[in-house]
Amino acid sequence: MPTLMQSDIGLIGLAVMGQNLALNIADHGFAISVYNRTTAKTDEFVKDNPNTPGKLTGCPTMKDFAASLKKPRKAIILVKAGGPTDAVINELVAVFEPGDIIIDGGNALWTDTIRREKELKAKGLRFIGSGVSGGEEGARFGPSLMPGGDPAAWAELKPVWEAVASKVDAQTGVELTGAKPGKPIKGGVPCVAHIGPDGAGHYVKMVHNGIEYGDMQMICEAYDLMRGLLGMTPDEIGTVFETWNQGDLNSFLIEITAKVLKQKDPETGKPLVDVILDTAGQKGTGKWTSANALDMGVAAPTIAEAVFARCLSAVKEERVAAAKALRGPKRAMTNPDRAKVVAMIRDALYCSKICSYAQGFQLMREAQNEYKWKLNFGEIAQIWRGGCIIRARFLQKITEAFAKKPRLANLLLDPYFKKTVKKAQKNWRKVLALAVKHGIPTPCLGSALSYFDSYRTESLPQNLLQGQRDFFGAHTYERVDKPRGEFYHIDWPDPKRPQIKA
Ligand code: NBP
Repeated sequence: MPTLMQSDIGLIGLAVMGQNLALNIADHGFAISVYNRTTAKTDEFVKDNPNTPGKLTGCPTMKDFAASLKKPRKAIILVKAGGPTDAVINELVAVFEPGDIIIDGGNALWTDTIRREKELKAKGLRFIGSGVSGGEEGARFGPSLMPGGDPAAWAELKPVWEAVASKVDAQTGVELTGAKPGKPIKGGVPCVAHIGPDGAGHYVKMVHNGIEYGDMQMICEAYDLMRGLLGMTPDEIGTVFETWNQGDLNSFLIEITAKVLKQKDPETGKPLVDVILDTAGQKGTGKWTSANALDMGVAAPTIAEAVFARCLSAVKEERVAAAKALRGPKRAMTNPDRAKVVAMIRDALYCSKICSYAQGFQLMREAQNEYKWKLNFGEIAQIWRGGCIIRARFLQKITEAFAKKPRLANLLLDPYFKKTVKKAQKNWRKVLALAVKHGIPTPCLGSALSYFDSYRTESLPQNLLQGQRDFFGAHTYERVDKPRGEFYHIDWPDPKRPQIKA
């Protein structure tokens, strides 16, 4: 298949993400070659898109694909993470030459990305693992992009990635919208930055998704509180979310929540949310984030609770049976002051969101130590301001916090966040007390408050815990009146005997 003009870049995997990203790249005038395992899909895609600003070239084989690309070749892979990604990489290795660049845009586990980078480097190939966030719409008109890998390879990819990424206003950080097929956004700051070496990009994308899990669950709990405590209808709650979207809570997820709550079921005319089954799956990046937090010994309870909330939701039949057997208090308040309680819920949601993001950033801080990365947290918050699922006005505040203090120990210590939580925490506590009193589950909002209280507590009860551990297992303890790192043990059956310094 000889091509007269060679393409600037190639893309493999023409499902939802691949098709949309390929069209986005072509809209910016880049010539792009595409390949899919099932050739009929490639042919159909090229046939359906005859007039893209950059030329689309469909390739029936990997060999044709490689031959169609300018050197050094650049190929983006958008297939399922895991085995399929390895399979495609192996096919590319057979047709690529030293110096060529493979970019994995799937949701890969960062340790796989580290392994792949190493293996490909040994073969002379360069590898970039890039987080791509924003789903179908983002891929088409501007995703948030989190590339990690060899800086020289990044320099080759940069013009394409900066062109296709979502754009935000340089001053306000507000996302520039209104892109249409063939008419991309001009100007603005692209939501992309080189995150770091090897798996750094995919790691940051994973944490983004973990935070996304937390955001979604906390919004659901806020909805459930309005429904349970106040008996509000989905439509009324949708209006509250619309109002919240005008203020500090402004975000893509709050915006779509209002829309979901106002949607009627075309079949029954009921609120659609009332006919959607209340079970959710979890298997990917939220679980990875939580498991990694446990592995590294970093507290990320709000993100983990969001995963567990989905696990509990999934045992629907058990819950239906338990609902009959296990009684609790009445969900509804008697004569509530609706406006007051709604304001409390808003404050609880905002404070919990701050804690959840604080956990995500602490996780990244620990990961950079573990993997010897140098992450720029302000920049990470910046590239999440547009294109991705957690895009939100509040990210600008995180960027500002890290700009002022790049080594900030915890977001909660930044003056803006400190002041916000100080002002809102009374309401946060009040609404959680109401949730407990009325038996409404709030795993994320509640765990966020516990995180806040634990983090700000000088003396936690782990002194007792260390005593227990020393009692049954001679695990030793440190003393408040001796230097850190000195360990002691007493003979518990005969505690009068002198303490032993371990
Ligand atoms: P899928 O993850 O469903 O990938 C399927 C595509 O990969 C199909 O076009 C399939 O071809 C192709 N493929 C090739 Br080429 N070789 C394959 C192989 N050896 N085994 C299996 N499939 C192969 O597509 P997606 O939903 O567009 O997602 C792509 C990546 O982007 C994933 O890693 C996903 O996690 C990530 N992501 C998705 C979203 C989202 O909102 N969907 C958002 C962000 C990131 P075929 O036509 O022959 O089956």
